[in-house]
Amino acid sequence: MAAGKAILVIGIAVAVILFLGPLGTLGPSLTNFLNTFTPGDDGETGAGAETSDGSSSSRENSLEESDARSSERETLDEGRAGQPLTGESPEAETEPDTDGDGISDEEEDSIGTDKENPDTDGDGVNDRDENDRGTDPRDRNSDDDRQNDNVDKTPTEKNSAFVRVMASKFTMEEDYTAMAAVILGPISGSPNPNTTVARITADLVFENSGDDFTSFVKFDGVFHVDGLEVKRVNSNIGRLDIGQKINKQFTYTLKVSDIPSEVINRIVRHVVEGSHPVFAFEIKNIDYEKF
Ligand SMILES: [Ca+2]
Ligand SMILES: [Ca+2]
Ligand SMILES: [Ca+2]
Ligand SMILES: [Ca+2]
Repeated sequence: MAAGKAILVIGIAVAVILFLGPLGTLGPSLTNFLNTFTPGDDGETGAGAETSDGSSSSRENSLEESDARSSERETLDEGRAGQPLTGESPEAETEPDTDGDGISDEEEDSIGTDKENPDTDGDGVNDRDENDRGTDPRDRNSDDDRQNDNVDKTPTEKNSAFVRVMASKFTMEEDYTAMAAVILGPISGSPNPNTTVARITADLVFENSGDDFTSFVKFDGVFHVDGLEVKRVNSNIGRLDIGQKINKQFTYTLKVSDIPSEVINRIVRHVVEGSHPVFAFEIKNIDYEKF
């Protein structure tokens, strides 16, 4: 039995040694093993330290994958950016142009045109073309003449008639019988007011050398006696087209009733003194449509 006990003791001793022996080397592993399953910061740190290699390498892997994906994306982006670079780049550089008239929204805001309407004033010329031509995209008729910008060959210069009136012939007929009546008037009583003293026949030429018609040409025919205006007659020939040239004859008569009494007295004095009054006629105040 003693031998049996001794064997048992030896056996236990061996078992203890076997146990203690490995315990020394396995201790840290056991600690780590325990730490691994210890909740808390330390444990996590420990686990992190332990698994950092693995997990970081797996993270690295995933980062690498991510890098790979992002580099793929970059490649795609580069591809996308590269392909339309020429097409998209100007679009990216130029401002938005909602109505597509060639003027950016921002600029339209600043110049006061409608960024949603390529032809702000609706005259048939789009805003950009108006800009190029120097016309006002907000004004159908930039130069305020008679023609809108879309038909005006000189949209920034007023089209206008330019009319000249020339006398090709003036014929003054002085009626001396009537003069005698005028002279006799103060002596024998009042002269007949309807007695014609002088008659003018004027052959006039009207020419429009401008670049627009005029709907009227008005002028005054003015009688003078001795430099004094005694009668004024207004005439109107009506429309004169571009380049039109017309001849027209006018007859003006000067009657006793047209002559102020002071001029009658002057005429009488002339006759008494053996001199002649000077009759004259002129065209004045030529008026037509101008822009
Ligand atoms: Ca625009
Ligand atoms: Ca326009
Ligand atoms: Ca115009
Ligand atoms: Ca014009």
